[in-house]
Amino acid sequence: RSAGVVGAAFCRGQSRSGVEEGPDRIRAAGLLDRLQQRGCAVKDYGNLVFDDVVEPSGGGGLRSVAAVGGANRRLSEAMKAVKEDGHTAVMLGGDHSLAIGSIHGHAAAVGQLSVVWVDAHADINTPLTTYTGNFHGQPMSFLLHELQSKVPVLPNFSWVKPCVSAKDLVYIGLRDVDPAEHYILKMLGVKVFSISEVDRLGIARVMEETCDYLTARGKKPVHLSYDVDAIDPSVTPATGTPVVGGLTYREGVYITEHLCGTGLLSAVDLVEVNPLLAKTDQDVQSTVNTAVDLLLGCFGRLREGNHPADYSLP
Ligand code: DIR
Ligand code: MN
Ligand code: MN
Ligand code: MN
Repeated sequence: RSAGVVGAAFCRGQSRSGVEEGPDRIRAAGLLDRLQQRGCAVKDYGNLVFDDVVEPSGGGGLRSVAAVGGANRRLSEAMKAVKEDGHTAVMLGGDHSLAIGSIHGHAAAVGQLSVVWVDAHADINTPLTTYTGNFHGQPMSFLLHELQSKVPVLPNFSWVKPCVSAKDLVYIGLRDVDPAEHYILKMLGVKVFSISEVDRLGIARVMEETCDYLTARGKKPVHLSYDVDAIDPSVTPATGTPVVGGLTYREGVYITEHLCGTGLLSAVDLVEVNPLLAKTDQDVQSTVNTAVDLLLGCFGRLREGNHPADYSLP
């Protein structure tokens, strides 16, 4: 197994600057070295270069439409290339609007996907239901076949083709869902393990049920889209829209260990790390180090310990 890492230093899917520093901060915390030490081959594709975009006037209250569309187009091509090179893809954000390009490119390379979306938020507003105008609250609406008729064509978005079915999507950790989003989730019958279900069932049962649900109709490659705000802000405070009462560090890492253990994990997004939004350097370190641990969990690190397959006692 090898990791192909793409940095997407992009912040215009939301309004707070700093989230574009996520990729370099996660690298600086030693992600690539630590993957390699674990015996995982790594190819770093670097940070994508995004074109400067002039926004059309009258964007209808939507923030940075053309920039978001353009950046995601580039990211989609990059993710497709990483998958065609044979790697497990890692997309370091940047804000969560980048899931549009990440999942689109992944699906373009491998076909039908299962998506596991770990987040405090559902990110399934449409451009017509959003009241913030932020695209990081909307990415799933562009990706679901079932919502195609509800999503208008926007500047620089005509390349986006829906590629995920509602029955192939599972949410974990939700605790801040807008009314329109809640309506959409119920209307489409999307499988949701809100933070209440994590409380009720425990994370082990949530993950068993997640995998049983997704594999019931055949084993498809899994795309894990991990918003660091899924974790409790006491652990990951350096993020744009923290919500109290989140996943513990242990629950958060367990999700990655379990998905890695299925052998189906094909791509991972790690998004919304914003090093400029923390009161102390320790808050930044805690957030970034947690992000690294989540990614190591995706590549086989076990808290019980690991040893190389060819290990022999001296
Ligand atoms: C809100 C917040 N539902 C929105 N979403 C966030 O902007 O649509 N997503 N923070 O990450
Ligand atoms: Mn979120
Ligand atoms: Mn399972
Ligand atoms: Mn999100």
